[in-house]
Amino acid sequence: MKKIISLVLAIVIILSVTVVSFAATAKYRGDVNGDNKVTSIDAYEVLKAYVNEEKWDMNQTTNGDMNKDGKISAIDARKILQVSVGELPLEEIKDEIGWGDL
Ligand SMILES: [Ca+2]
Ligand SMILES: [Ca+2]
Repeated sequence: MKKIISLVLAIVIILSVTVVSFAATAKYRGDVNGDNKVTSIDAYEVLKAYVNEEKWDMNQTTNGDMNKDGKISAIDARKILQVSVGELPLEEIKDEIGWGDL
């Protein structure tokens, strides 16, 4: 039983490290899960964070903050959906200083 618990904990730790590194290396604004695509899944993640009042780190906020107001909201989710269907252009994230750095 202890081995199973250890294995599950190891998998959870590996997955959480992977998610953090994906978020840190996202290339496009709106790509909050770091798969280099802006899709409805990213909009869902933004909405989920907004509704649950999750605290995101600076990289996640930078990636998901489509209107650059320093906050994650339903407006950002809507813009992500618009990018995902080609209604808004895909925007690359270049070495930006996040609002949390100031
Ligand atoms: Ca994505
Ligand atoms: Ca925003």
